[in-house]
Amino acid sequence: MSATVRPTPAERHVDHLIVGAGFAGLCAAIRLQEDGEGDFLVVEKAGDVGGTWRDNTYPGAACDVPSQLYSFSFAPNPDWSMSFSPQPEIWAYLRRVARESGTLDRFVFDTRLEDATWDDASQRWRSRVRGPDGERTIVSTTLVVGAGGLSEPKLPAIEGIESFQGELFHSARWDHDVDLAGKRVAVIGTGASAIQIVPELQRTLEATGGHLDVYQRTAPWVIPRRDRRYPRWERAALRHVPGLRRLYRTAIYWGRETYVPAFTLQPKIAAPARRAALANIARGISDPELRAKVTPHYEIGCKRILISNTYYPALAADGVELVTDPIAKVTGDAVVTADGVERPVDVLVVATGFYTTELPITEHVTGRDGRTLAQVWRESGMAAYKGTTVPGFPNYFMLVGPNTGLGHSSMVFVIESQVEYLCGAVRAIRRGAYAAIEPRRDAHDAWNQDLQRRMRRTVWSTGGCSSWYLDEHGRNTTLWPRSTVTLRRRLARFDTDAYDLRAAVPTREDAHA
Ligand code: N01
Repeated sequence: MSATVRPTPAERHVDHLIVGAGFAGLCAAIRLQEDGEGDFLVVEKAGDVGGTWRDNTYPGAACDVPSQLYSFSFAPNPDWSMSFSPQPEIWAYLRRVARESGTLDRFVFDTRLEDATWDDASQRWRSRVRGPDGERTIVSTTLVVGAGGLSEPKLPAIEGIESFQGELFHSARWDHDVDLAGKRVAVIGTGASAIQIVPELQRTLEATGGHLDVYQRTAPWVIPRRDRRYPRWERAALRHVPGLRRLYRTAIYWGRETYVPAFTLQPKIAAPARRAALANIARGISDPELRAKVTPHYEIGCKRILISNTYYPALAADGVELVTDPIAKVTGDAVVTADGVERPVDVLVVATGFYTTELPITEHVTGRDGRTLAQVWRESGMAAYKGTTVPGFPNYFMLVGPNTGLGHSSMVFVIESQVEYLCGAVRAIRRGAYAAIEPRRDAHDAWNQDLQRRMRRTVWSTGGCSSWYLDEHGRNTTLWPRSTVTLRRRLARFDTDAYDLRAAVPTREDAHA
């Protein structure tokens, strides 16, 4: 693909530049290689593969989607220890898959994308990357961004937080050097990360005479975690019995898929989950006042449904206080709530989520008309065609792009679907000898109008909550509002008819070839 442009010594030319080495970037590298597209480079800002499963090392970090499904279909793992595996196992799985894939020689670590600009004259992406050896330019035909939808930690905008003198870190950047024994610790947030962290902290602090304050702004719905350890015989069966892994995966997949109507059509269908969540509260907490504080006042499913058997008992334990008065400010050594109460704190953990609707990477990607993707999306809202391609950004593919998120199932399924679409696009480029493909504006708009029309009746819009799914205008630009069967079908074939296809411009090198 890059044969027609002659590289200068300061540049490296490849067919595909992939950004990020998490599930998405790794999947793209492996599948492109299988398709005979081995001329790629993966740049990764950290020192290893793994993405969110490398970064989130907080105590208790584990997947809340069953591992048999939360893994690549082409790299099944019979050795998961639990149905919901802990973070170290998932990271180890990703490292093993990367090692065995034979693609790692094209991964460049500790290297950050500074900016990527579409050069319309050469019909290539020109990307400046900075690594241990300084800065260099990579010229590529496609730019595949797998930088993650939940990768840039969001710190809370709380008055005075910058003046805090104790230890402060985000859940996704856990500081393991901080000794928590006997300390006064505060956790801000009660989302998916916090409910895994709180029981672990409670145990540590109870054993060492410490204290935990949990600052809740909105109570989450938490259903029981039906986790179990796989016994040795079952793991052996998963390894040796033909078809068994696939059977597990298929059963889990369809089990999760039954949630979809409750999210997208009729929240009342979720009544059994609501009852299970209320029973979870009753089981874990006996104090009526605390029960009332943790009972949500919006439809279940409006925010992500969380799973835990240990969160409520941890909140009810001695030495733990659930604080629901809004935080007014943070001082040098305390959190002060709106009622004027000042609670001293040594270690402040902010489990306040990620940038989800203003993805920082988009500030660094500049399209055909000279505007960054962030500028385009600030004007018109975050949107893409099939969650993957964007008008004005030729040969640009975004994995885990707009409206591809799920509230109920495995993002690895989504990633594999998008990567198949990417591979189809690359095959179409080859077949047609095109220099650039770009989704047509009308196809893009029709896709997004349909999505937003469907979104109106989902529980995420009607459920009476605000969540990270919605942008500042209340538009849901993150989740997929249909079944994942439909998503896969829509991405199964690269639809050239929805694209402007630009023929390669002959270069002087071509003429002399
Ligand atoms: O972040 P969140 P998360 N003052 O945004 C609160 C995935 N995940 O890291 O609800 C006070 O969900 C905020 O309050 P409110 C999963 O997709 C997966 O927990 O906005 N509080 C909320 O309670 C998940 O959905 C796993 O009112 C403030 C919390 O902080 C996503 O990651 C595990 C505040 C943020 O919750 C994000 O989860 C973990 C403020 N200024 C995460 N600002 C798996 O197991 C925010 N909050 C796969």
